[in-house]
Amino acid sequence: MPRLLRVGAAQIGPIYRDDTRGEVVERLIALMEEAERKGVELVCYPECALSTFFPRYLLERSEAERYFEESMPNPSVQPLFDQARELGVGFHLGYSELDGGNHYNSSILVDKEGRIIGKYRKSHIPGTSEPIPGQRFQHLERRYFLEGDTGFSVWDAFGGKIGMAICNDRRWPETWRVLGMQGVELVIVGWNTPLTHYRKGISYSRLTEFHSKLSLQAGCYQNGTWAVGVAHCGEEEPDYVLMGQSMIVSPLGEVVALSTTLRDELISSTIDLDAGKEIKEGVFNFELYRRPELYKIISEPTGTNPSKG
Ligand code: CDV
Repeated sequence: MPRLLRVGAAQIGPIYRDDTRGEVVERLIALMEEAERKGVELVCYPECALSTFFPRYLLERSEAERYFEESMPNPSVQPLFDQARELGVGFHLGYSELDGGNHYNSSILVDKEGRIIGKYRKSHIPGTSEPIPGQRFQHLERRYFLEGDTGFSVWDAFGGKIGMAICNDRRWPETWRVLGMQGVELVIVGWNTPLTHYRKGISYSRLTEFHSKLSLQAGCYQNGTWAVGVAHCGEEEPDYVLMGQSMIVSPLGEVVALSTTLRDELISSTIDLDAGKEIKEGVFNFELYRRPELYKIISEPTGTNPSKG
């Protein structure tokens, strides 16, 4: 018997600077209702799904605070949890977390009863902590978020082994391998990826969508896992556009569903959680073929990249 799970990527279009939490949560609920009508059991929302992608601005800390959630759930987000329980649909949600005085870029996994069963804090925080002079939009994630302290876990949930990663994490093979080594069968990864304006004058902006796809397809194939990749996208203000291309990718590295807009859009697919077995027992049979004694350097705190921003 195949282990089937119907999953959805609930892509969120632009959220404007002054949109209220209530307005955003209504949109998330509409997508959840559509997902339920399509038989989806687990609906995945993107990174920082509850507000505009504010790291493009240099804000006073007090102004930035309004984009963070001090508890989860909280009164503004509770309707989403209530609807999940009512519909019997689980979900994944990315949000900006304020824990005491600490700020994280986080995601949670919520079961069909509306209970939080897993939490992850983004490990690879891109961008800078200080604005880059002359750049109209910034990417100040390193100003607003601490590096996550959870590490990469895998949860037994929804009949499979589920892991989470957030945006920039998807570009790092280490993310996928650490999840892969725990037998992950489905990786959920949300993103906010500017099509322009990440770094002024960058030569490969034209390849932004390709690099995202490449990362997901390689990560899935090399670890025999499914992935749901989901975007917070669109033109959040004139000339600041975040890429879409939410996608569901198979353990063979094939894209089986792909979004086509930069608006709120649901894509879904029924996935067989056993589909990665052939890879895990074959070409990427870790026990048989890995050579950990040759890989020690990747867990050393060294690297040849320029220093952190
Ligand atoms: N939110 C992100 O982590 N965005 C990065 C951009 C800045 C490159 C990404 O990896 O998509």
